[in-house]
Amino acid sequence: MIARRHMRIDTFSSSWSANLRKCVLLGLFVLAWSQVAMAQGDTIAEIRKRGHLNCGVSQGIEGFSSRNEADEWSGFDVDLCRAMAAAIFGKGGKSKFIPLSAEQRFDALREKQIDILSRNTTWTMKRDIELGLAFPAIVYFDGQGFMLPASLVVDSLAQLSGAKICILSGTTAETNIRAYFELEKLDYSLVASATRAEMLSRYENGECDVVSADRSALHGDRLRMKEPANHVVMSDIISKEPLGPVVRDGDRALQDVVRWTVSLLVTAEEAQLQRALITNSDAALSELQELLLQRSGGLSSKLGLSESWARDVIGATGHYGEIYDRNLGPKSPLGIPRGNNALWYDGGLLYAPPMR
Ligand SMILES: N[C@@H](CCC(=O)N[C@@H](CS)C(=O)NCC(=O)O)C(=O)O
Repeated sequence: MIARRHMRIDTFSSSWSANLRKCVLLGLFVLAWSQVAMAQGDTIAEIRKRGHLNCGVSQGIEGFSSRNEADEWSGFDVDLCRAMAAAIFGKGGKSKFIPLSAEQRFDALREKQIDILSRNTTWTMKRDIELGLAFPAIVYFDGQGFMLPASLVVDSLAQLSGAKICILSGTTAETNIRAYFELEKLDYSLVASATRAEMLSRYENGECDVVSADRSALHGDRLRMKEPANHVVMSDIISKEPLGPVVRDGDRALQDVVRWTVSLLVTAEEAQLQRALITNSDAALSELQELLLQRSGGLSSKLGLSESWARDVIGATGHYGEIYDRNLGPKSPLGIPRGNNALWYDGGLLYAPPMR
């Protein structure tokens, strides 16, 4: 009996201490998890405390991100960051631009040197899954193309067989070339460079026959040549390059802000609500508010944004079409037609999910 009672007590006490251990472990786990969640989820609070958004851009690519002598940044990727800063801070929201090479960009984001990467970056499954990063939206539908001397008579990609191809390392370019040329059984050799400047000077020095990169970037590369008219960008592409802003996987709130700010830029273009209209016309402003505030039932506050965020964003940059036209469109030095980047109802791929 005594033994049995002891046994019972032992059983009770050992299951009690096991439960206590479980509780302590669970408590520690919950604490650790909430610390991780706080650390991950606090990026917007950190940005607000710091007073500006840290935005990673390219080291200089015409139309996307470039700096003038007065150290002022401009470009499509730069304007996207300005739109995000307006969403987060309201009117006058500031961004700091941090130029990054292709190879530095993902580490810079993971190591928190930047909050958002807005640098002609392709959304791929491998990057999404393996790097701990998230791609909340596509802002430019691109493809990998080729720039070559106009004197070379090349009408089709098959005629590139045997070419020496200049590419930038750390980009999607190399994998795409290998996949395409091997599938098509075309000969090629690669000349890889670490920077775009090095890649272009190699091309100009004749170390390679053609340059292969995102077509959008090649339009800017062509303008950098001593004689742009002596170079052409082929219309053929060998890959899909959906470009978009990137944030850290754990930053769920920032992902939502980025996704819905991009949707807002497109929605405002769909509704033809331009910057000038929004700033000067009460009717246009209330149309935007009707579109985004009343119908969305206060969702902006659930995003942690002010009720005026739509007006602040469109007031800062204009809608998607205005950003495109200013930096890349037919009237800009690059003169890239909208193509795939036209709105869906104009035959393009741009389509914003409903903001309600
Ligand atoms: N979209 C591709 C390519 C991105 C890329 O870095 N492209 C080069 C093309 S030349 C570039 O933008 N270089 C500019 C720079 O290094 O600052 C990717 O995500 O890997």
